[in-house]
Amino acid sequence: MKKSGFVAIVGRPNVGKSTLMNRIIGQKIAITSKKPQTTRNQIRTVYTSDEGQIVFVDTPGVIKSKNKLGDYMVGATSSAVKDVDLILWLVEPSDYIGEGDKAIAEKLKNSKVPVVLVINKLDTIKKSDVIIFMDAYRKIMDFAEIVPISAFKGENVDELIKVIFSYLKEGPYFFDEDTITDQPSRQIAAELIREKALRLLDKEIPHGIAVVIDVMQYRKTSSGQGIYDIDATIICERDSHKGIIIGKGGQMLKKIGQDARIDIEKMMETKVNLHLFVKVKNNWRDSDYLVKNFGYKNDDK
Ligand SMILES: Nc1nc2c(ncn2[C@@H]2O[C@H](COP(=O)(O)OP(=O)(O)OP(=O)(O)O)[C@@H](O)[C@H]2O)c(=O)[nH]1
Ligand SMILES: [Mg+2]
Repeated sequence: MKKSGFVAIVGRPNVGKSTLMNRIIGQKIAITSKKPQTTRNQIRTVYTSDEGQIVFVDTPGVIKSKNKLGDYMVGATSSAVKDVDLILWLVEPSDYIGEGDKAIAEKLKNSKVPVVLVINKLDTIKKSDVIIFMDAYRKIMDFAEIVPISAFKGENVDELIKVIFSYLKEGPYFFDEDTITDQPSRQIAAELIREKALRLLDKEIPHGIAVVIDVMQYRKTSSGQGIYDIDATIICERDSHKGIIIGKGGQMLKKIGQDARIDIEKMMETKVNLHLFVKVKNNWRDSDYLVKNFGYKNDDK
């Protein structure tokens, strides 16, 4: 009999949660960036091996909510840790434990689910220092295990998988063996466009962006090759932001489109013809209605 279970990945923004999840399944499903608060939804991915199946639930970095979108993100994180078999708490490699991490510890202490502390970004520190960081975290709560890794380089990730399986019980598979995510390709395409905006634009602008796919259609060209026609709209909060997203002579929008197309083609394994549009919806992040309209709804899955 094989093992199976659900594992939530939690932690402060920017610690590498989405990078770890992509590394484990070997594909880019969750977008990543240097800017905090990249992930907005619960994203599930599926890892299946000879030993069994692990369903990972990536979450938005734990934050204090400032608007309706923030409320949604906080909700996505707290519901993710409810019905799981194990929690991975990712942290930066440091012995400084800030208010954000202390607040996470307080929440996790009350949870009945075992917590594995994962010290990420091992590639950025002197290996011998990791003991100091382990001791610092051990002082604030008890962990089932502590595993240092580098999600970026893939270091010690195999060991982490072994540790995860040791906490899972025998059980049925939740997804087909060849499934890697429950995210529809439409949604991944929208996220890949948002990722390019996050990476290419400065400061606060990308945080006020949502991306909606208007059309996604497959057709055969006259030469018999398959192609996806995708029309997508980038929604931003102000007219001045729209100008920046389009850029001088349309250069910025063109760059976002080019970079996104390459990734979407990889994901879809076909050619893609991508058209981007930009629309302003004033302060949409404060509107319950618009936040839901742009796909940020809790469906209690
Ligand atoms: N050097 C190094 N950088 C890493 C590692 N893991 C992640 N990063 C970088 O850290 C940044 C944040 O990574 P993400 O995976 O987007 O972080 P996240 O925790 O999902 O962030 P949010 O979605 O904002 O909560 C990116 O620039 C990654 O390339 C690592 O092991 N080593
Ligand atoms: Mg993320």
